[in-house]
Amino acid sequence: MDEELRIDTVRLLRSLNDLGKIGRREGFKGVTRLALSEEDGKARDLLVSWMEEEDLAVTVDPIGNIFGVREGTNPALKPVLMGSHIDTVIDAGIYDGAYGVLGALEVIRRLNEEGIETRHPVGVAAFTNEEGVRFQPDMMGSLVKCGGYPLEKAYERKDDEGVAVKDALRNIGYLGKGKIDPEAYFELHVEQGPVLHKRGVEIGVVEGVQGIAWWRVALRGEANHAGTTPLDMRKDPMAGTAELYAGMLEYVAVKGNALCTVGKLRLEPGAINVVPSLADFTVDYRSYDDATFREGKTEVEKRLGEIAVRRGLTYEKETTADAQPVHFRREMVALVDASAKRRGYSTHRLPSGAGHDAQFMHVICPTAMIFVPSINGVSHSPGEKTEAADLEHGANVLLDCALVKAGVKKES
Ligand code: HGY
Ligand code: MN
Ligand code: MN
Repeated sequence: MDEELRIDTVRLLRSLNDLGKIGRREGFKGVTRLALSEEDGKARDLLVSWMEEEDLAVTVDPIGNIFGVREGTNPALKPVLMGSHIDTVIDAGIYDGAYGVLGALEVIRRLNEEGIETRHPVGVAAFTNEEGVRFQPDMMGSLVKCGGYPLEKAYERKDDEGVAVKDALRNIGYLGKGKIDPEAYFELHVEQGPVLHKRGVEIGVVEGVQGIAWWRVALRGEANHAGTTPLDMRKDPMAGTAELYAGMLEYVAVKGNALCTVGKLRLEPGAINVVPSLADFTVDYRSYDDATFREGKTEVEKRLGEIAVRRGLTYEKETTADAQPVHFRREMVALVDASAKRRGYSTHRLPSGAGHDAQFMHVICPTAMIFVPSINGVSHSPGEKTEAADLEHGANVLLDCALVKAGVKKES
């Protein structure tokens, strides 16, 4: 088979742009396809129609993960999966997640065009609710699939309007019954950070994914008059939230290998001249180092407790995500490295700062990730962009890796 089998970049870009049209909103520059929303349902329907055009066998599992599988010469063998997610954050770019799913579909399209036979079946995967913006935890589809979260518990998770996951799945017609047991999993993704672009490197050989801990906190104090209440008489949850966040930013700055973000905050009653009674907020803490990850989680909870006591506040906290750092199998990382080098692409090894379905698929099968540069490291923003040539390089490496694991190409 021609060593230089390449993906069709124009077609990949067209698919990215077509999918990227779903979820456009008045007043936003980017795309918003929150998990299990009407927009997510439309994107899923488009993806399934593209899978059917390629004669893939489409399976939807009980948490709504979609798999499109191409037959191999030996149906007894487990499928090699390639994929990511097509749900997005609010006002997102068109590459996060979608590039991994459509890069996988492009690999299938090329195998079909060339009539290439693989021993193992090869498939495209689109996992449910990777972003975790509407329903927590994030990476919900792959987390349930790997047995890390009970299906019934996931079904009961509710969004801010009280809609449950199971009802939302049913509303868009993706409450499935299927099951796919993978041989291996590859996830192609834009880096979403600045490392590759800054170094001018073409392919990121991902060694692992950092740990992610999320909390939802309701910090309660007492509403009072902003103009008459002296500071020492206040029970101000916003002041408590600010102290926790500022303190944790200092903590992670000193640590140097961790990050902390308060990305969502709602105050009650929410009036300019009222000391708030409630601060309802989220905390996102991450580190690739196991000890730093463990210690930092303890630090967040310790500080929250101390601040509440000192400021006369009460609180409820819920851990809504707790994904440990993962380190991919050496031989899978080496496969990505060798495939990229064989193509003559420059490479750099790095961990992923963003969470991915790969960190849970790693639990159930040999898993690897391939990164391509994000211009200026921008992501989770309409400004997210990757050069066409880089999109092509990443998908070519995905093609090679999948064919090695599916039994066509020889390992180099
Ligand atoms: O939060 C993350 O890192 C991922 O985009 N869900
Ligand atoms: Mn993603
Ligand atoms: Mn994302």
